[in-house]
Amino acid sequence: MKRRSFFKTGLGLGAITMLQPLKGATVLASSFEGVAAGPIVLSTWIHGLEANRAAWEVLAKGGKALDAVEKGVRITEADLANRSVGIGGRPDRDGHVTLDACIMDEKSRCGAVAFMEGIAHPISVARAIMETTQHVMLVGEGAEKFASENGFEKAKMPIAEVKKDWKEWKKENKEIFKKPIINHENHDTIGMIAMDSNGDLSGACTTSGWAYKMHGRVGDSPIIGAGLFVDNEIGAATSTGLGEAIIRVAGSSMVVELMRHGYSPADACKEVVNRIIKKHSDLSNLQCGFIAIDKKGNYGAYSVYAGFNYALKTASEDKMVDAGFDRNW
Ligand code: SD4
Repeated sequence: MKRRSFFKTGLGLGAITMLQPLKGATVLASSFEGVAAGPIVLSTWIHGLEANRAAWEVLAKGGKALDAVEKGVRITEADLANRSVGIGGRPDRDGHVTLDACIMDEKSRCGAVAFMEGIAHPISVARAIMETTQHVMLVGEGAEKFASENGFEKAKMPIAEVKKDWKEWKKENKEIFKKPIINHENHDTIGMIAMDSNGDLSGACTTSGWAYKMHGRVGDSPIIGAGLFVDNEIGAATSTGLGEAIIRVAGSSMVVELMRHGYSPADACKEVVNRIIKKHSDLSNLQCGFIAIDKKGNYGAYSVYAGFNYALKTASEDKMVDAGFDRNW
């Protein structure tokens, strides 16, 4: 199903008590939260289904959550049809596709790349930074140099179709700064969190960020604590949406911290969304969403606006779930 039509039909079920499903609506699940026994993997958006299945190949064999999340999001990074992640991503206003990613494991080790160009799998570069250097984050040319020196696959970006779209956009947007609209049409970041059969948690997040952003702009996705956070004693969370708003509330780390203080994953996501809402006087087009799991396998999600959903995979389930939300568009 095309994203546009998916969003039109995906009715957020956080509002199930107030709304009857619209005629023709695709009702994908009966709740925006739940609990799983055994390994579990959750990812943002519909491309998460395929990514989860790749992650599941690792989890089903008793493999590590860290290997699962890396393998999972690489599927999305390689998907040429995805306009917000990896090789098929949209460029910034100057025509550069700049990639952001981070990864975090059960030992609270983490790695990240930001503002990196021309490398096919930023998530694997982030993992290599985590595992082979003393640093957490490399950006721009430094990240590219590290990736090249370590033999990471290169890719030419933007791909032809995306370049054509960008040229069109350029013609229509001559001003130096015209605020690009960030909404449900241009969000596709993949954030993935998983628990393995050992009960260990890891997460990964990867994106080309806000389409037609200013050159040099970095969002929440590569920032540990904003776009992703894992605390193996408590749980894991990741985000999608307007990175600037998510960074302001240290979004994903806050979700995990609230779970530490007894919130369920869904309630923790909701509380952080409420903070974002409180801190912004203009909420027009300000979509942000979080997904979270805790150590007991409880999971949940919440977003500012309807339309955000996530993919869930366990031993018995493989489905999309609509997140709870604060408001309709
Ligand atoms: C960013 N959070 O760069 C990312 C964008 C995003 O779905 O999530 N898109 O701000």
